[in-house]
Amino acid sequence: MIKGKVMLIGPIGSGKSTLTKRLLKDPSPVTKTQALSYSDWIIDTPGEYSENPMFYRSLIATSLEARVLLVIQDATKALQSLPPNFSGGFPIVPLGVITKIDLPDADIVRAERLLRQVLPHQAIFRVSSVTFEGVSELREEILRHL
Ligand SMILES: Nc1nc2c(ncn2[C@@H]2O[C@H](COP(=O)(O)OP(=O)(O)O)[C@@H](O)[C@H]2O)c(=O)[nH]1
Ligand SMILES: [Mg+2]
Repeated sequence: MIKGKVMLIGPIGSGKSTLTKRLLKDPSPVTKTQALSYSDWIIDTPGEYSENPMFYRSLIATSLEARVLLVIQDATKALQSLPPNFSGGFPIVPLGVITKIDLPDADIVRAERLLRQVLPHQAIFRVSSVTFEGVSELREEILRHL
């Protein structure tokens, strides 16, 4: 029985919901995330919540229900919308996750640099929800904290 929860945050389309399915080993298709989405041990969030400061209070309030925070960075994107050190005030274990490392235009060095603005010191994992590379390592690290 897993007691704690992990919460995923990051921009629209960065791969949060697909990664959620992979972590849960749930083969069902991903649909657009319209609201906070609770499953057994994962809280998936709409990308709008990470892109619009109006929703930050909601993210922070919801993070109180979680033990681990995954900050998601798309390896193919040159943007990270969250403000510097966003999770600094969260009483939570933050981990960085770079998604879509399977794509030809993935730039992992750039992705790490962007993620470091949000998470200056925490561990960063690299995953693909298509090839499943890195997913079991990430799952193990999350479960160590739950
Ligand atoms: N190639 C590739 N595509 C991915 C990966 N993860 C997600 N995607 C695709 O990226 C798009 C957005 O994914 P989604 O999980 O809905 O993003 P969310 O808005 O952050 O929940 C979808 O078309 C996914 O199939 C990945 O690791 N590799
Ligand atoms: Mg989603």
